[in-house]
Amino acid sequence: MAEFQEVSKQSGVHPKPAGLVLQYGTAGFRTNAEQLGHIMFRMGLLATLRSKTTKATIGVMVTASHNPEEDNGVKLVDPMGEMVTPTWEVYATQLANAEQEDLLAALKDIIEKESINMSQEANVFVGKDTRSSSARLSQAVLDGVSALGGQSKDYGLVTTPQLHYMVCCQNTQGKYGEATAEGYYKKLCQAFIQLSKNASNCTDDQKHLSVDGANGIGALKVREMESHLKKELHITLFNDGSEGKLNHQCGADFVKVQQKPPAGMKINPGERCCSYDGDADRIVYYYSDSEGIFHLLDGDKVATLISTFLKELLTQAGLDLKIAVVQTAYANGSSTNYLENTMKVIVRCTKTGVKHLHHAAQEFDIGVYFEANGHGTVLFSKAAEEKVQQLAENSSLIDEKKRAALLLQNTINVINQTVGDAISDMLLIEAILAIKGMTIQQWDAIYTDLPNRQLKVKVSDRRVIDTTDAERRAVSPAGLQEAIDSLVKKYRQARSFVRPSGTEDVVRVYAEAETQDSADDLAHEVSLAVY
Ligand code: NG1
Ligand code: ZN
Repeated sequence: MAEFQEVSKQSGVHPKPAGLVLQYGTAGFRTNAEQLGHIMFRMGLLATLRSKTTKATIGVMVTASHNPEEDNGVKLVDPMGEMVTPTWEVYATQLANAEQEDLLAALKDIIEKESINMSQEANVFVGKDTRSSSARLSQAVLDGVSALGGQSKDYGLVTTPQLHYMVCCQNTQGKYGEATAEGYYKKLCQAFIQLSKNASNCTDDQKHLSVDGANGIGALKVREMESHLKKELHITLFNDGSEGKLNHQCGADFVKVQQKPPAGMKINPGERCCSYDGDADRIVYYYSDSEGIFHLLDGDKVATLISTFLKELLTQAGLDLKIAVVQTAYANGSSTNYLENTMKVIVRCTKTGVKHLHHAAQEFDIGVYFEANGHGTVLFSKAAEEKVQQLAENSSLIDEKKRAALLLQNTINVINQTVGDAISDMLLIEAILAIKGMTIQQWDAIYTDLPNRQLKVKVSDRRVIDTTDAERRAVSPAGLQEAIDSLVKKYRQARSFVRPSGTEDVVRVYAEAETQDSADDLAHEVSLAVY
């Protein structure tokens, strides 16, 4: 067939280095940008097949998120804007690792297994981050799509969540919104402005926020959005990409892991600040107190703020909807304790990786999911959205109920439900703080984090570590879990676990305990047990 000839011809332009093996991991493919040309071309092919079989538009995002500038990566986006389904992750790995001469056979194998009708049309949306390698690599994706006769739309520079949003809008015929950057800003900002109207006595000072754009795409996009905010939020942007290097000493991952402010940002005591990561799907908040001490408000604090707000609105609206918070093993023990015992909401723990959290959150009327690193969003079931809508439209309601229903409706609209979104999360958090008249210090004081430490350990083969119980316990190698258990016993309020990273060639160690010294010592001792 003509298209296979074209694939053969084009694949020669994007040859695979012989012997190179890469895995579609928790965040797609991610490695040094020099090794990714063939991967991108092949993901263009795969997205085209996925589009044919789902009869829907598929997304391909070129980014390596919080990794260094030299790296790049690629993720596929399924029709509703969610991560690609696990069977296709396996196909992605197979296609990526087929040697040059076996590529057509690997492609035909997928077509056969999925009984794909090759005459079905295909549509692929492509987006990229600001890395210097992204232009060349996204062109390779576009080449892959056209080699198989698919149609593509190149969104150019977009955040990861913006691309997820576009795919969802396209496949719901505009019901979720308009599949353009302008449509995205309008929907989110209108909802934000409506929410802000409920913030009485909010001073100009309280409307101020300092944003660290990680020298990446989020910085560009927040600038684009600003005019839509109608001065309801005053943003001072740092690390906007004009000078510094992407993710270098800045961004959400740096701030969370180092537990210190980013370079290049001026922080006045008590001022609200936040950091995005390199593709703007994560956000963390922080401030510095009058003594200059740094305070981090991570994904767990965000989940607590949002779920408290939603629970209060549900009570005021008289809506009986089941709300849950989904976390991973990295969630601070204090947050889990507060959510379960004080807030009395359901808490679920899943394996690391957004798709696991997203999936668990879908089981509830309202599922708030956040990784401690700041990646997360809120999912509303169709039934929940309908109930809120009905209530908001019911004119015979008394004031308090009506207000709560309208707040819920605008909350739904400000949230990007397809995936964690730094910009959307930021607008929601800002609106909640304004409505509740809460300072960042008051938000921080909801509960006190247990001191914690995360370390990376290089080992010869990280796959020898196998885990269970949402990665909280190691089942192999033999004796490791027992060693961790006996170390944990030495400290008060302590917890520790290890797991192989899905995005880096390291084993991650996490420890928390009553004091920072104990958490540091425990993390160090557990690292030694991993060797
Ligand atoms: P790995 O490398 O598997 O730990 C990291 C993050 C995840 C998630 C992915 C995808 C931690 C501890 N892990 O995964 O939460 O964000 O990257 O980007 O932060
Ligand atoms: Zn990211």
